[in-house]
Amino acid sequence: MKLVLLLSLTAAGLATAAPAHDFAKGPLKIDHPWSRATAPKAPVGAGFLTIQNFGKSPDRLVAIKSPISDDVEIHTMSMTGGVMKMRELKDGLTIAPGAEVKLQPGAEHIMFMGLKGQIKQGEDFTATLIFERAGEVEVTFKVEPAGANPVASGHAH
Ligand SMILES: [Cu+2]
Repeated sequence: MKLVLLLSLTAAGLATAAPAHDFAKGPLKIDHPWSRATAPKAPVGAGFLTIQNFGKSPDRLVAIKSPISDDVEIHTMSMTGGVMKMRELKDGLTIAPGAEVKLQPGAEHIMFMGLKGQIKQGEDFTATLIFERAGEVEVTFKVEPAGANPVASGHAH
């Protein structure tokens, strides 16, 4: 419990200062949320981050909100007949006790649907992650160049 408290305090203290880029809520730690710059009229953008659960109960990322887009979905990718396909995880994403879940190109990721404007490199934006148990956590996404980590080439909407 003491560790959890320390993590929360650290995250709160650094929220404005920046160098370490992680966030905490209850037993959850959210590390390095990042996104990629989009083309000017792109309808969607992607988000990636790592969630660790230091608690004794599973938690679930059930929804995400962000001022940059109308809607935000949690997607997964899988091979179907030799083709990478993505689909929405309608029940959210479970983080088991002690687990670390990485949302990354080519795997589970966050999808900002109906972008209100271009995502630009260097222009960080916020989003609120909503967990079933831990509640809401506001995080900041760092925006990397368009080609950053180009694993997710099957990303056609
Ligand atoms: Cu997607």
